[in-house]
Amino acid sequence: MKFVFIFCEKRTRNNRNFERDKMKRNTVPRIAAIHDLSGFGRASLTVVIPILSSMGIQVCPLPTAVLSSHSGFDDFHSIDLSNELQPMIDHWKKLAVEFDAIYSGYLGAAKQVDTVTKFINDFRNDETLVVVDPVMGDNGKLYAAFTPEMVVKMRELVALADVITPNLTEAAFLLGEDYKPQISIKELKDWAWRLSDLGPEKVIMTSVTDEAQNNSSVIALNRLDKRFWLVGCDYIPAHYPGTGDAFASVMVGSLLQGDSLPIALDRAVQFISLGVRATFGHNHKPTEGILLEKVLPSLNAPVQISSYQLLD
Ligand code: PXL
Repeated sequence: MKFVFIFCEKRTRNNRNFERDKMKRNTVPRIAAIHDLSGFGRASLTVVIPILSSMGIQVCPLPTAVLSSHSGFDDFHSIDLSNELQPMIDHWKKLAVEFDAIYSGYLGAAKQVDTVTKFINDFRNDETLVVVDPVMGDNGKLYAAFTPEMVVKMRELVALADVITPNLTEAAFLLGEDYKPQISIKELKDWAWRLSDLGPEKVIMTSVTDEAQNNSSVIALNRLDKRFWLVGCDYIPAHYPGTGDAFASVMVGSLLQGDSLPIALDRAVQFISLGVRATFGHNHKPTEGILLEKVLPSLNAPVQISSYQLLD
């Protein structure tokens, strides 16, 4: 009798959860991906879509610009889609599309921040994960198409995010600090707190390299529990555009799948390390990005050894 009672209680509870899931979540998690479409060079949407699709997530792209290649190539041709965003969003509204996550990256112009802000405010609910990758530059410099206005507007956008994923250059720009490739953990923690003060609950900083120590790492702050996490990997002396997009996409996919912050960090770092290793041995031009197609299937493998560390 007791057994039957417990069984019934469990089933009812599960059913209730199922009902709630059915109402609040899409059967396949759905994400609005607000990035550019660069035809050549493995960056932005050509990286975001395959990664998230491989992780079982439906990607709905809202393209901010169309480029012949990413801006690391000379003479790229670019079409700014600023004026097309709102009509596309209006159509999604008409269709009553609901998103489990909103994930922005490279914007076609600084003024697009206003459109993206309105989009987030209109489409987010209590369950929506909002991730802003404040794509602006690398190695201490802004990307070719950007002016300081982008930095000012990007500060507004990160304020709306649950999670941000700046590299060290973008973190410095957001905070108005000088970029320095060598930075202590103590200072990184201070930067992470200050970035979180802008609004986001989780701050993940990439491209923290220590050539002297031969390693490179990612650090993350979860403001909710005040914990800092660090995941390190071997430093490989090659720079591949698009790895920031790939990293942030695996993070988003992993968090949407229900992983904890340090496991999501681990998965993203392992994926990038694998991609860089799969590429580095070939005589491949780094500007063309990592050989993503060779490593995509690894996203479906169980998480390998965990290497995250909790910082004091
Ligand atoms: O990976 C970031 C990125 C995205 N989109 C465009 C870029 C870059 C970096 O160079 O140029 C167009």
